[in-house]
Amino acid sequence: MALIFDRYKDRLATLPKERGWMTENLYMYQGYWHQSMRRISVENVMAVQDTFKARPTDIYLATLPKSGTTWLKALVFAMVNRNRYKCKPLSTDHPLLVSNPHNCVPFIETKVFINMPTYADAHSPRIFATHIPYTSLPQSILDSSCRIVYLCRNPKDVLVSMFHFANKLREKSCSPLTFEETFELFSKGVMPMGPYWDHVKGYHEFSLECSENVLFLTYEDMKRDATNNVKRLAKFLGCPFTKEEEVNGVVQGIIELCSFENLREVNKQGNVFEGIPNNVFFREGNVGDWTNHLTDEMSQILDQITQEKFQGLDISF
Ligand code: PAP
Repeated sequence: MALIFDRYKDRLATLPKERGWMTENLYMYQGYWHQSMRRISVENVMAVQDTFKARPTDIYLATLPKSGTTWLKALVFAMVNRNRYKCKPLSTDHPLLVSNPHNCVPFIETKVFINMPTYADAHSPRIFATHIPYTSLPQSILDSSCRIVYLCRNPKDVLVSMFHFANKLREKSCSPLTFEETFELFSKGVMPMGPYWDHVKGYHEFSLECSENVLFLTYEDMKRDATNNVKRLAKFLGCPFTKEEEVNGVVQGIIELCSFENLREVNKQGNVFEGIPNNVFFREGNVGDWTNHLTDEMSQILDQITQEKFQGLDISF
């Protein structure tokens, strides 16, 4: 990573800056705000763009941070690997009983960009995740016929979730933000991988252009009807559930294994990476926690921005 940071330091110096949430600054690159010199950083996005090689059989799980990434990683990992690791009855050696979903499905912008041999040789389909905006995806992903699942979430819950996450992981050198300051930054589009609205819109438009390759889902809809969404996901990923599996409760087995309660229990202790505890990815797991944080005025402002930005698009929460 130090080599990567050094390789792109001249480009970094030319980028506009804003106040960061967890790091001192965020940097504007190709229309989006990124952290620098962290595991998920603008330098790594540049490196991925320069080096990452997609395969047509790959699966990519794309999200803006705090939109349900961890949940989606667990569901897709369990679904795609259900013949190797049974979900009903549950295999005692199932990786999700001991590992954080982030360790089962890596982000391309954290380690895969170096094309580690283990990933290069991984059996097919390879499952990866990314927070990279659609317009900044490596060309090899756009050129391949791989499948992309995009999960988005109500902006108000993303804001609240990100506020708590940032409070837990903020660098010591970076002064804390009040909720009001966080709200101001979020409304201006300043958050890691934001603006929120552009990120969502980019993938939504991509899903309309390429519906056979891009599936657009919302966290709220997944919470409301996990069963049908999990079946839909499996069909889209080319591994639909058989009638026998449905009768035998495999779909419910996957949903239970990946439930917030189960994953939180498994991830009570330990770290995903050095300095990032497993438990920071499991806070409340609810729809609508924003009502406990946003004033009526804040809520109205975000509703208005969302209405303007998503005008004419079929996106609702
Ligand atoms: P990431 O992008 O940094 O990986 P991500 O997983 O997208 O984070 O977001 C974490 C949110 O998903 C948390 O929401 P909250 O702060 O509002 O509580 C977390 O609780 C929630 N979450 C994690 N696992 C699950 C799950 N299995 N089901 C539903 N929500 C979950």
